[in-house]
Amino acid sequence: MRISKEQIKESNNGLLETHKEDLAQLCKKHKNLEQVIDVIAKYNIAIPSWALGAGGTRFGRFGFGGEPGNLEQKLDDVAIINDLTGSANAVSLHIPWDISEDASVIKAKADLLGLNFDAMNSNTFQDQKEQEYSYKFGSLCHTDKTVRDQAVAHNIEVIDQGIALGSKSLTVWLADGSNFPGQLNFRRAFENTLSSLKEIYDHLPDDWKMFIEYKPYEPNFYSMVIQDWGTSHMLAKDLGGKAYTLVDLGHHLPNTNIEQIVSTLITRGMLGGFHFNDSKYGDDDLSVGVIKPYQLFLIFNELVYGFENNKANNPVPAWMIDASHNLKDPLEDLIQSVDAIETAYAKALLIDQKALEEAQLANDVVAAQRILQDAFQSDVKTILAEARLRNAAAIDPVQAYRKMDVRNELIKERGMHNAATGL
Ligand SMILES: [Mn+2]
Repeated sequence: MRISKEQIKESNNGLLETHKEDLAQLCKKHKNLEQVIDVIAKYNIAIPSWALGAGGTRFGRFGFGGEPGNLEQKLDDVAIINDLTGSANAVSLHIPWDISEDASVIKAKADLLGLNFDAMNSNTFQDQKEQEYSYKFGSLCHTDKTVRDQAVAHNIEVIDQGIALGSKSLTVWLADGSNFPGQLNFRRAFENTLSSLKEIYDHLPDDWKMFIEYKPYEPNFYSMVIQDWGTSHMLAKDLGGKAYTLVDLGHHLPNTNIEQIVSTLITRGMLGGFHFNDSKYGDDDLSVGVIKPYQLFLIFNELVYGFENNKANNPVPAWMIDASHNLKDPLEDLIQSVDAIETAYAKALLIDQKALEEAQLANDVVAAQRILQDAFQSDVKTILAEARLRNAAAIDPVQAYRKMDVRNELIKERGMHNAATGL
């Protein structure tokens, strides 16, 4: 199913007049409004192929009707999100879940839908049917070189798949670690991982990047080989200039100051990418901004500041949502996540950076807090709506999605029990 421009126009009809009035009001309030709208209108977030259907918990999985059953249908779903929000023109694939028989067919379809391929994701955290050696005790860190070789070969295959599709980056997240003290020699595991990563890095084209994602626990509960940003940073530094650290918001111990990590990484030119989600306890993978919207805003404050003062020449990070959907329609949930990310970004762009710096230099704590909170409390709904309008998208994407009855259309097209591999 493809949403037409006419359907979107029609969905905007009843909302246009109020929107114009709101925008005129807002123009009087913010001096840099036009600039903020422009940044948001040009901003895009990649949608992961694995978030388009129902995720699951350790205890069960409850499917939705009309889930995508293959890569083509996943692209169709991303196009629906992009057409409605104007801010999701890329998809991030997971291999082997999204292996394409003919990359040129997939690439042509993506081109037709106006989508491109963000970071490729390798998978050595589970065993595949045809696989010779098991990753039960690790992949890139494994004690047995033949297992490591197999995991390296898989990552190289993922890079080759990505080259065929026009992707420019590889994200490596490892489940490697241990559940029991004594199970794993930390130093050996680290060194094996580094040497395996080096073999993968050697295969990266010159215009590619490698993102190293860290996580403190889960699926292993005693140790993870790449447990934190420091470890990821060390590995990336050892690999070379194409390797960076990737921050997944859910991959921190409770109450970690993620915005400070982001600031430090940009200062060093090492922030490669972002996985957005929200959490209350651990890697909950909830919709972005539902639990800690202020934290997300503070992270964007560091991003805005970091890129305005980009002394280390940090590249623009890869932006991606990494969430899981158990209750909500995944497409509605992803639309809400796109909205939450742009809300935080727009609010951060409204921060008076000059006044904040003056307050900081004068150690005026009260003023600094007021400046941040003034921006956070601003209503940016109209900014997002205007940015969407300029992209020929929907003023209210969730409402438009419901009016168009997209989910039922997808059920009609694909049936009630369709599900893709990996979901
Ligand atoms: Mn992630």
